[in-house]
Amino acid sequence: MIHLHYWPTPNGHKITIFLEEAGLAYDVTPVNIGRGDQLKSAFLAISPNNRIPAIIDDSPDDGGEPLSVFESGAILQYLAQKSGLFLSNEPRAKIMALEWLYWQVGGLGPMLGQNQHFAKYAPEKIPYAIERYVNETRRLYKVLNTHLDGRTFITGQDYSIADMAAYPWIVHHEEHGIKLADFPHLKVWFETIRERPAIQRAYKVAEKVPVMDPTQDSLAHKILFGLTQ
Ligand SMILES: N[C@@H](CCC(=O)N[C@@H](CS)C(=O)NCC(=O)O)C(=O)O
Repeated sequence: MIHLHYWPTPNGHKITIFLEEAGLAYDVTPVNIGRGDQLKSAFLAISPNNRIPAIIDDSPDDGGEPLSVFESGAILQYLAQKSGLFLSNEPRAKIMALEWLYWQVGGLGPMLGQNQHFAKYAPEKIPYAIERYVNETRRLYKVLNTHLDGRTFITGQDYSIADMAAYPWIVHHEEHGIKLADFPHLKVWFETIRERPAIQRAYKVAEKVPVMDPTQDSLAHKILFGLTQ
């Protein structure tokens, strides 16, 4: 059984998507990041960077003690390895999936996060910062759009953990100031993935957890963006 420590954000959705796609048994422990659950010692013991998601696998393949994993990219890679699903063993397809997985966790996610931060959550509007991250967002959308020309999924024909990592971020394209029609290959990819039953099931998990909008909830804003950490 996989125990998922989760909050309904793009990084959280990546893991429910994998678990639903793979049909692995799992349960969910909500980590309310708007109320500081990510700073509690029990959570820090499995996720020392105080960020969701994290998992505990209580039956790891080596037969040993329960194993915890933090960082969404590492979790996706771990689950793919454990299940033998969504990460090819063929070396070229495998490295392409990993390139785009690392591109997502090192680039797409952080830059889109900064875009949202300066456009939506920062107490002052700083035109330089807004413009920088909007431009970077457009650049990253263009990079993925170009890569998807002639490919159904990121590695070609096969849906992989690279797609699962990128998709939940692209869900928020309107908030990023992006019209998907400007990125036609990405639009087709996005619409193809959106139709998958496991995607819909994964987003249903999110409905069971209350959403907190830091623009409306000052405590969540303080915890997430204040100096309390
Ligand atoms: N690189 C990390 C990023 C995780 C991350 O940023 N998680 C956010 C939610 S999407 C979080 O836990 N934020 C809590 C906080 O900022 O205190 C990953 O890919 O897992």
